[in-house]
Amino acid sequence: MKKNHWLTALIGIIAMLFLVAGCGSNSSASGSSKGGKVTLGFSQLGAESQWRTANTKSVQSAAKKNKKINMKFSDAQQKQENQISAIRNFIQQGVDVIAVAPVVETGWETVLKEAKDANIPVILVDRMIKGKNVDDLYSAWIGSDFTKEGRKAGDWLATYMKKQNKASEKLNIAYLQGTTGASAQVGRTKGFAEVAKTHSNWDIIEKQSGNFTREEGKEVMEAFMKSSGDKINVLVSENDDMTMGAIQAIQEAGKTPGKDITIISFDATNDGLQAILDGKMNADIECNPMSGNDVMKTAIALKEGKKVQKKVYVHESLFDIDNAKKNMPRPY
Ligand code: GYE
Repeated sequence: MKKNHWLTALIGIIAMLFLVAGCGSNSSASGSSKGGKVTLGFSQLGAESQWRTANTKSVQSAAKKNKKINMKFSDAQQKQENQISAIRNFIQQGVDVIAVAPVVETGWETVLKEAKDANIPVILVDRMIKGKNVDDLYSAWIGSDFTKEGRKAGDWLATYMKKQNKASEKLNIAYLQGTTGASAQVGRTKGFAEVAKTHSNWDIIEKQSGNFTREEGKEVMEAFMKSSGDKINVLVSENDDMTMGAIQAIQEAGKTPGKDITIISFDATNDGLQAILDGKMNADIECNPMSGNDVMKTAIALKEGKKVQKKVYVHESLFDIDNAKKNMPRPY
């Protein structure tokens, strides 16, 4: 009997020792992985479009999946001042890396200099910045070549007219711009204008910003239709959300989108490609929002002090009636 008691006690002690050791190793494992985590502050510019929602989802899910990342997210509701204070907050919290999708191109020098002085590397996502010596103020940029996208829109239109033997027809173009001063707006407008200039029969008769939203796209198109609805035969719209609003405005004005008015848009969302299949839109220039994994990889590399590629262009194509169907459904 007595011997059994001792045995039980001994087993108990051994079991306890195992438990303690187990706990110890567990806590040190999670402690070290926590210590090794990269804290990334991401200032997203807003939630103005389906493209943006897809971009946010891509970044958030890549962060969640990546065991090395701990992400803090902030939505600026399309206001630069909100982005500036979000960046200042990240600096104050001592994050390891800051990622920003800048709403407009200019006005970033001061705050990015503050990040630099705090030794926090900055990744630009999607849109670009402009200004004196700004290239020294960020470590990497992951986004699209917006000027190229604008040129693609112009080239597509030229080919489309040629195919119908209408290359010399007078084109009265209405042009819906994105958020004024955003690099996505500036680049697309510039690229399209470059091509338009080479066609003496192309005239941009209306041009205004719809701020990349469906509501404003509709409002601005309504105004275009009121002032030049009888003349407009082409619409170029700098994103699919504005285009969806514009299509509604065109229909309400008694015209047939895609036929009376040739429509070229950007982003290539599901709605955009569906509109092509429905005959309401003619071409959609792809802009790829799925940059989440690249952002995480870059953030980790920067934290580890590795050299990263300064500019990463995401791959993009173009859709029209010839290839829309086989590329459905889209991931966004
Ligand atoms: O085209 C638009 C969004 O910056 C590329 O922003 C992005 C643009 C995109 O609101 O839908």
